[in-house]
Amino acid sequence: MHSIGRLSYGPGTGNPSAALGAEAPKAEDAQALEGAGVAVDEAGPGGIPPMQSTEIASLPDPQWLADVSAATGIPERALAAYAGADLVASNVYGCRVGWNTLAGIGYVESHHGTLFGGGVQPDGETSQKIYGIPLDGTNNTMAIEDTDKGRLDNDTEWDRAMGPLQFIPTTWEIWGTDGNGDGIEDPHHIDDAAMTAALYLCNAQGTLEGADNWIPAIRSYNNTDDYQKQVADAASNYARIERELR
Ligand SMILES: [Ca+2]
Ligand SMILES: [Ca+2]
Repeated sequence: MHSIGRLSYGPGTGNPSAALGAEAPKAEDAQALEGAGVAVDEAGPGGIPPMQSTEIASLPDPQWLADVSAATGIPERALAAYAGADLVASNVYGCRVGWNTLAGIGYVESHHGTLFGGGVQPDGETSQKIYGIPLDGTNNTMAIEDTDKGRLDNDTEWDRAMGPLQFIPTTWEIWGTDGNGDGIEDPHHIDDAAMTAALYLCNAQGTLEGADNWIPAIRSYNNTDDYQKQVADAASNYARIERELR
């Protein structure tokens, strides 16, 4: 069993001895994730119990966040969301996503919310809203005609991916989760986006442990070889840097 052991829940919010640390698979040979074989309940939009109000970014150990942020270059506020979402997924839902998996996705999707010169603010909102290109069938996109009347993605003709983790409106409608405890599901808030991504990834296979589970989960997010490899490369690199700090 792999254990980092430096991240822990705050008082009374969970199992303080539960370790975080699903490792990313190696990009080239898709080597299995390390970690315990944690049994999980069947997950799904109807199967996941409602989350208790939790500020996920407050869960990781501050010193770990400072050290890993400095070493990896992941902005600390984004890292807090990734690590916090992983702690909740692991400890509440029994599904180890890995902070580094979420960080890998965050890097590939939006460079952790820093695309277009913005960034994640201390309150967790991106400084400017991030929208992908219209999903109109051009530029290698799948055509998705507007489903949300522009309410979420600000586009009444087509749908667009939104926020630092680039959810499309139809996915957000089903999976959008409040990660910062303000009662609002906001795709532009890093805590909400990270918690939603964790639960969405967990639903694909029930766990991300083992390459047989990790790869289909990532492909459920974006089903291309190139995407999966980019996320695996980034996630593996982050995990390696973190290991070297110990
Ligand atoms: Ca739309
Ligand atoms: Ca929220």
